[in-house]
Amino acid sequence: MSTKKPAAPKSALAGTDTPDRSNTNTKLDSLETFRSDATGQALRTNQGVKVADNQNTLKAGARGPSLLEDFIMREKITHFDHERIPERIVHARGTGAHGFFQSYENHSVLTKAGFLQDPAKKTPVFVRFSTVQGPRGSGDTVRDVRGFAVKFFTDEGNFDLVGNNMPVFFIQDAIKFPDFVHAVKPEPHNEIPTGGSAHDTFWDFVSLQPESAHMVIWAMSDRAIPKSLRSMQGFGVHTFRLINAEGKSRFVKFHWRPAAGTCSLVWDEAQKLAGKDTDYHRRDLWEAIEMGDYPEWELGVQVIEEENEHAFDFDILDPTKLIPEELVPITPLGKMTLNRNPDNFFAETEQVAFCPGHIVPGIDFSNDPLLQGRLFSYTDTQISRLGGPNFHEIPINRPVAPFHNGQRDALHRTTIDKGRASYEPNSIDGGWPKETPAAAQDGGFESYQERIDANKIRQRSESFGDHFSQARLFFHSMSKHEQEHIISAYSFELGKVEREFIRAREVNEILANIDLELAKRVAQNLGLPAPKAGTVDVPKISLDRSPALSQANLLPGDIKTRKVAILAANGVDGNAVDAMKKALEAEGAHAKLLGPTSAPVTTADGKMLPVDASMEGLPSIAFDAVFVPGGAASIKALSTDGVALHYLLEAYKHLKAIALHGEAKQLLDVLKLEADAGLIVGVDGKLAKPFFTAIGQHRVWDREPKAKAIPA
Ligand code: HDD
Repeated sequence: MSTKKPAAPKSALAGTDTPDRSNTNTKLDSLETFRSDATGQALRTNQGVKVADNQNTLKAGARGPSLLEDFIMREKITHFDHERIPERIVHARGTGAHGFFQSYENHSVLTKAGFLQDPAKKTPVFVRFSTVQGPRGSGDTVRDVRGFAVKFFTDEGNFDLVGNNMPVFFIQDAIKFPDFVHAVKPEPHNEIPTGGSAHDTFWDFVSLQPESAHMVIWAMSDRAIPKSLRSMQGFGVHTFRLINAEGKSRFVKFHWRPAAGTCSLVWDEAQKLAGKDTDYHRRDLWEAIEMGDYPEWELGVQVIEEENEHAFDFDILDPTKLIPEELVPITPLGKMTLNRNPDNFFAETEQVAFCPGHIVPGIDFSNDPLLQGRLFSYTDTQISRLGGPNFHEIPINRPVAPFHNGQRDALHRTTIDKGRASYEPNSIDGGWPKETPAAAQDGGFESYQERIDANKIRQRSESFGDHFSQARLFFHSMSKHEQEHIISAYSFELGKVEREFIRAREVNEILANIDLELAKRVAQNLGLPAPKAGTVDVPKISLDRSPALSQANLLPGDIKTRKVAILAANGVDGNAVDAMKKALEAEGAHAKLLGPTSAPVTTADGKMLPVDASMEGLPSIAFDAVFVPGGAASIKALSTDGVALHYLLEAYKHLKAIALHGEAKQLLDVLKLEADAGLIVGVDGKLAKPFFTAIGQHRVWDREPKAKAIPA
């Protein structure tokens, strides 16, 4: 449909919005003619016929039967009847955004991939974040792995880095993927639970499949309840290859590191958010981009020279193992910025089709057996999800590089091929399109010529045999509070498992091999006998701890984009509100003023202050911190307002920074709380600094044991 638009007529309806979409800043503005803007356009059928009446079906008389001849009604209803497509089998719940990637420098030593050469080049990207287990409408904040899939629209073709927010995976061989997914998905008889793994079939499978131990402990850690999509690391998981123009290959692991730091929700908060704001993560990402707080990630690689392939105490082809950053530091490659929300969720976020098999010259696969299976699965699944093999022609999937070949026809073909020869070689279309030798300038893709001399065999390599040492490394690398969260998560999840023999198997045959203390604590919480020893000899590995794995070490040290609730009632100290708002804005943080209702509040000096929402409308779980400005009347009102008191207690329980200004100090007595490193009492000029320091530390972890006494 044409995007040319005549001047928009002035709307006849009071209160209508005629948005200005003149600057849509699309992937490649001139090429994206498929973006349709109806501003100023007549309502038409799909055949281009203008519609005069969109309110009434054609009838035989005003009170008579509807007529089959009504092609306008039939076209509309037929299209509606077929609006849904199958959701993704896994990762059905997701949200996407556009942006660009820019290389820091020329990385030609590592790779010939064009998008990693010129630092001036901006490569468009589309990213889709997702949960794994739940269906399309499920909650954002459930305990789950998050998908982190990036499509780079490079000049040499699309490169899809289809990763997760955890660096390892549940299984070692793709042939186990259907088993794993059937186990984690809702149980087949009653389709419960939605969006979580706290049920028998999941724990049955993982307790019988020790190779999952490492990934499961990640899933029981805070990583599985990220604070936002902007605060997640991303990992390519598998070992890949980068190949330079001289043909030199090196193994690499891909990493995404967020500028916002890596941090998580607390469990009670995550559970409440799943009910109060199902869209919490997608809303946060959307709003950040709309506000101009463009999320950023640094792309980096751990580089392993070919000759060091076997230098580790694990196999780099085993996707249940990570390479500790202390052994191989990350080489930064460039930065990704997400700066544009999709125009249409279905057309972009739902129809985007990622495939790990989409790579470009300069990148290649490794023999990781999980990756090898993925190379088949993704293209195959798009055929039923998107209705045929032409899904690459759907606008969001179209490469910006031209594509020509002999593939023809099939469902939903939109390209109109002009040539007569749909085969190669041909002599009637001048031999076009032709191959490009790999060695040529901008050469064609050539697979790395790895020498293989082996028996054809169905076997797991012995080098994949150690399932516990890295799970142990992970647990031992956590801070105290992170370890406590892991113990609680296992206890919570296994507590929901009905069959006691599954609980006992997980404790005795998995957890006891990871860490005996962990197993004992979980056993105690489940009322099971404490295990005395593990069941296997876990090899000693070269590292006891990897500080890079703890989120306690991954905060950015600022309060940029953090959200602060300001609680006020009539009589509030308006100057304190203004001063805090300004101070927060100066640091790049955001404040919202909340009142007992959505009506404005009156300040102590008689001014009207519009509020952003009521306290019920934007509960404490939507914020990182709370500020209560003084003002005698306001504090008196808040002291007897159950919603306000709950607000503060909940923020306290979720270990958030709280600042009480002036008369607000009285709330300590009302709430029976004591000041701490993050519950700060003070007057003008003295409050902001310690308050911001506490917000910058994300949560007041030392408060956690005390906060347990606060009702949920
Ligand atoms: Fe997968 C979707 C990530 C193993 C088969 N996977 C999917 C998505 C992500 C991942 C992020 C969603 C993409 C999107 O937003 O559209 N998957 C992973 C990672 C894995 C992994 C990081 C291990 C390292 N996956 C994996 C295996 C298989 C699949 C071993 C099959 C053998 N994955 C699929 C799939 C999905 C998918 C069924 C569902 C929808 C889709 O592909 O497009 O084909």
